[in-house]
Amino acid sequence: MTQKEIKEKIRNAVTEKFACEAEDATIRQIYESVISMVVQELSKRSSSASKEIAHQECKKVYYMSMEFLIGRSLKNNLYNLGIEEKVRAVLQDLNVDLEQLYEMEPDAGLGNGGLGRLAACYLDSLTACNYPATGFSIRYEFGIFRQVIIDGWQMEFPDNWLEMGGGWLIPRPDEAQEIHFDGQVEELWSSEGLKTIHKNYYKVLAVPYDLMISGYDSKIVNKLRLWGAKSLENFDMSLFSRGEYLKSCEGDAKAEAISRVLYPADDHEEGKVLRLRQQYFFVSASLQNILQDHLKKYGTLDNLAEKVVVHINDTHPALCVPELMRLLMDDHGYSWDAAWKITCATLAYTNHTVMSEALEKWSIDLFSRHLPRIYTIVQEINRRFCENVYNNHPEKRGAIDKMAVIGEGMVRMANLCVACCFSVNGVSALHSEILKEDLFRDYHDIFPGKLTNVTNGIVHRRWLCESNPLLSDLITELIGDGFVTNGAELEKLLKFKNDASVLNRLAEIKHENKLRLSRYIEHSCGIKVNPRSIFDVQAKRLHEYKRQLLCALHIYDLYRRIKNEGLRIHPHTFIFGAKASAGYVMAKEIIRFICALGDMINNDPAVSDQLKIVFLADYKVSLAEILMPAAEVSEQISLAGKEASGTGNMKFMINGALTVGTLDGANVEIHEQVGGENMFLFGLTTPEVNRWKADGYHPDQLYRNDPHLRDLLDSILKNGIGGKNFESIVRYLIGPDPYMVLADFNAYKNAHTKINDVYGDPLKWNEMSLVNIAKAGIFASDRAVREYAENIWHLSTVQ
Ligand code: 26V
Repeated sequence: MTQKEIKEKIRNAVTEKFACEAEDATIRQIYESVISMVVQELSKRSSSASKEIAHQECKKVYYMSMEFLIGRSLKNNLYNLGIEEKVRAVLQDLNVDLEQLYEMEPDAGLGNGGLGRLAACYLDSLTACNYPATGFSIRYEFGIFRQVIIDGWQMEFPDNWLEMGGGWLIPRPDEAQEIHFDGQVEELWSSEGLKTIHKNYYKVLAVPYDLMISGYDSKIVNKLRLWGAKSLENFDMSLFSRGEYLKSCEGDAKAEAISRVLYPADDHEEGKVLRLRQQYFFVSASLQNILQDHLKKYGTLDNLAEKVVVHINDTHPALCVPELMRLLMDDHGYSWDAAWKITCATLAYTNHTVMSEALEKWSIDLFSRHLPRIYTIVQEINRRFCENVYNNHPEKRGAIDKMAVIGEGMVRMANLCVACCFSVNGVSALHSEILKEDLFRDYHDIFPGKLTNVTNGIVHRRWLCESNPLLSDLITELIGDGFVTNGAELEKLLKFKNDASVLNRLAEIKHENKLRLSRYIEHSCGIKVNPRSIFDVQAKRLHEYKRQLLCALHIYDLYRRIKNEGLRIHPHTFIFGAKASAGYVMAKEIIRFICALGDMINNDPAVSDQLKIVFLADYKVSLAEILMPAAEVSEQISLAGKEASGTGNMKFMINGALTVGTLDGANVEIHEQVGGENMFLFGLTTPEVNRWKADGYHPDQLYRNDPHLRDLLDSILKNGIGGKNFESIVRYLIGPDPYMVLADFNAYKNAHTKINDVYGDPLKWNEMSLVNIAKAGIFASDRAVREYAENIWHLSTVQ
C-alpha cells in the first residue's frame, strides 16, 4: 500500500463509519477508522490466503487454547504490514500522533500469563513462517482483571477490553454452531446397531468472531477465531406471562455467562461448572467447525488426520478427545475403532506444568451431570485403556490405577490426553525430561517415542524489534536486518564482543530505555528512581514456586546490612510486576509484604540513595513491552524443577538483561547458550531438591543454625515491616514452605554480591549483555513453530 492509498482508505473509513470528514473527526473516530482500515486490508489478504491454502490442499493446524494473551494489535499489525511510517505520516497531516493512538488501545488480556502469551507468539510466528493455522478460543467479554494496589492489598477490577478493542473482531454469525449441555443419554438398539441419543439438553449458540493475525512480511494471513456464547432459549414466555419477569430472562444470562470472563487463576482447580462449560463450549464449536470445513472440501472424514492436526494447549481443551469421538460416531456414523483411530492420529498435546494442583481434574458427578454423553465416551476410553495395559503390558498392571483416565472419583484430563494423543511434548529440555522420568513415566514406557520436547520461544519481532527500536536499529546497523526473519543471525553480533564503541552504544540505549521506564514509574506510582541504578526486574504471575519472596527477603537483608553494617552497594532498583489470582491468599500476602518493604525502604533517607523498590500495578503485555528493554537484571529464581519453561526469561535476555537464575525450565538452555560466565547461576539443582525433599526439608534447622538468617527473620517477627505484621510469612518460611526459599537464600545472596561487583565494570557488564543478545536467537518462536511443524504436525509452508 502506498501512502496515498492509505490516506484514501482512512478517509473512506471515517466517512463510512461516522459520516464526517477526516478533518472533523475526533481522535477516537480516527482511532477506530485506522483499525477498520487495517482490518479490511488483513481480511482481504486472509480470504485470498484461504483460497490458496485450499487450492494447495495444505495440511492445517488448529491451535486450541483457553488463553491467547494478545496484548495490543495496532502497532504489531502496522509493523508486520510494513506501513507504520506511512500511517504515521498520513496521521500527521491530520494533526494526529500515531503514538497517541497506540496508547488508546487496551490490551486484549485473554490469558493469565506465560501459557496464553505463548499461544499468541505461536500464532504470530506460524503466520510469519507461512504455516496455515487457526487459533480457537473464547471471546471473553472481560479479560484478566485490572490490578490496583491499595495500601499493599491487591484489588481486582473488571477489564472491559471490547469497548476500545472490539474493532479488531469480525463477527461471522453465519458460521455459528450449536452446543448441547446437561440432559440425559439413552441407548437404543435398532437394526443398525446401538444408537446413543442425547435428550433434554440445554442449547447454547456459539458465534464466531475472527481476529486477523498478520505475521510478518507473510504470504498468508491466519486468524484467531473466538467463540461468543449466545442464548437460544432466551425467553420463557410462560414464566413471563405468570409475571416472573426476571426469571423469564434467566436462560439468557446462563447461556451468555459462558463467555463473560476469563478464569483469573493459573494455579489451582476451581472445580466450577462454568469453567467446564467454557471448555466444552469452545472445544465443541471448534471441532464442529473443523469437521464441516473438512467435509466441504474433501467430502469425507476418512482422511482427516492427513489434512488436519488439532493441538491441545495444556489440558484445558482436553475435551477434544471425547468430543471428536462423539462427532465421528454420533453425527458421522463411524464405529468406535474407526473413530478412535482418526481421533488419536489427529490430536497432539502440550503439557505446561508438573504442579499437581494445576493438572485439571473434574469430579465424576459434575462431569457426568453436565456432559452426560461425553462422560459415557470417557468411561469407554478408560475401560479400553486399562484393559489394553492389563493385557499387553503386564509389567504395568501395578500402575493402572495411577495411569487410568478415571480414578479416585475424578476424570483426569492430563491422563486422557496422554492416553490418546499421538504426540505429547514438554516446553523445555528439563521439563520434558521430568515428564518422561516422573509425571508420565509409565506412559513413556508403554508408548516409547510419544513424549518429546519443544522448547518455548517468543516472537522476537514484537519483543525486540517493536518494543526496543533503538536496540533493533543498532543491531541492523551492525549486522544487517536478516535477524528480523532469522533470529539465529543475532549470533553475528559476537564479533563486536570486544568493541568498546559498540558496547558503549549498547549502554546508551539501555540508559535511554531506563529513562523511559523511570518516567513511567514516576507517572504511575509517584516514585522517583535513579536511572543510573541497577534495574533489577522480577515480572511474572505471583506464585509461591516463582519465589518472589526470595527476592524480597534478600532486599530486606540488604536494607539491614546497609543500615546496620555500613554496607555500600551500587544503587539498586528492584522492580516487581505480578498479579495474584484472586483467591490465592499467600500470593496476596507476598504482594503486601513487597509493598510494605517498598514503603519502608523508599522513605528511609539512610538507604534511599542505594536501594529502591517499585511494585508496578497491573502487569500486562503492554507494560512488559516497556519493562523488558529497560531491565538489566532478570530474576528467574523458581525452585528447580517447578517452572516448566518460562518465557519472560527469554524476553529479558534478548533485550540484553543478565539472568540471575536457578537451573530451572529454559534457564538451563539459556545457560547452555551463554555459559556460566554470562549469567548468575545459583541454587539447588532438581536432583538436589528431590534428594533434600526425600530426606525431609527442615527449614527450622536452617533458621536455628544460621545466626544471620535467624536475626533477619527474628527482626521481621519482632518489628514487622514498616509497622505491619508479617509473622505469617516468617512462620511459612521456617515451617512448611514447599519451595525451599531458605535453602537457596545464601546462594542467592552470593549471586547478588557478584552482580554488584560485575556492574562496577561497565565494559565487562556490557560485553555479557551483548553475548546474551547474540545468543538469544534460538529462543525465537519461529524456531519453535518450525520444530512443531516439522517434527510433530508434519505441515508444509504455503508456497
Ligand atoms: C492451570 C489452571 C488450573 C485450573 C484453574 C485455571 C488454570 C489456568 C491455567 C493453568 C495452566 C498453568 C500452566 C502454565 O501456565 N504453565 C506455564 O506455561 C508457560 C508456557 O509454556 C511456561 O513458560 C511456564 O513455565 C509455565 O508455568
